[in-house]
Amino acid sequence: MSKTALITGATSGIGKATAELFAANGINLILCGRRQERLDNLQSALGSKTNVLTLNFDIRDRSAVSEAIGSLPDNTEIDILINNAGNAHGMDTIDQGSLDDWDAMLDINVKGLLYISKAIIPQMVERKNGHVINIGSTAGKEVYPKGNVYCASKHAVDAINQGMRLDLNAHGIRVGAVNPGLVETEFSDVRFKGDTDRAENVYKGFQALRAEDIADIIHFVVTRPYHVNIADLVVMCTAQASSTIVNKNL
Ligand code: NDP
Ligand code: 8X3
Repeated sequence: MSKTALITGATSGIGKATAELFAANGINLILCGRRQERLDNLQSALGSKTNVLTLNFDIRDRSAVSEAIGSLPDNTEIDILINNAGNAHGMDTIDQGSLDDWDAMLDINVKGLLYISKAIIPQMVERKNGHVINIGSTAGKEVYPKGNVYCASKHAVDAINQGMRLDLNAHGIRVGAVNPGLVETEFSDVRFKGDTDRAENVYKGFQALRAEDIADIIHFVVTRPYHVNIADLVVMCTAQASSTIVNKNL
């Protein structure tokens, strides 16, 4: 029987590419985001390949999260949860950073991930079946200048990933993280608040990862046999060696 995956942040970048690849492989989809037009477009584009439901909610809003999950048909069984929604907001030294940006990153990347996990994991525990993939980052493995709070949010994802794996082990639920380095998506547009020149500059002069590269890895992770759990995976483009070392002469 086909599996069902719920993907947060499916309207763009890594989440969208994952939705497209999962659809091509017959995985049923529940796609989440806030941009309704993009959710509608995904439903039309992927609906002929697999079953697609869409949910529009802000992951920061815990009532909206539980209402959205509660609105799914009664017989919905989510086999795979891709905790992907997230962004960086701003890039400033710690003395210059904006409190609104800090709230956004911690509320979305950390608390939002927890809200959706809390809405779905108990059903997995009851069924003793499930697979959770947390999208972390190299920013969760090291800290770079002006990355302070974004890095903190992704270090939290790293800790939550480990904690989930420990706590869900007794229930046979697989938990793992995929931690990408630089991926060219709308990520930097969001980080730099629509300053497209600054955003494009992040990926200039080298071949960054594409959203499709990460989708491919996520699909690999979820298609391993049940006894294989990819617990923690870091992936960078060849030009990148760390958050601050990127070879632009390849
Ligand atoms: P994008 O900006 O392209 O996508 C972000 C997604 O998150 C969108 O679908 C957006 O949907 C959703 N999202 C953002 N805020 C909210 C919110 N408040 N409520 C619900 N959904 C929200 O970025 P990426 O695809 O690059 O990022 C996806 C994940 O990958 C993030 O967790 C990011 O931290 C991580 N990552 C990205 C890297 C990169 O270099 N790009 C590298 C390492 C990790 P909508 O706006 O419709 O709500
Ligand atoms: C995104 C990668 O290096 O911009 O998580 O923080 S980085």
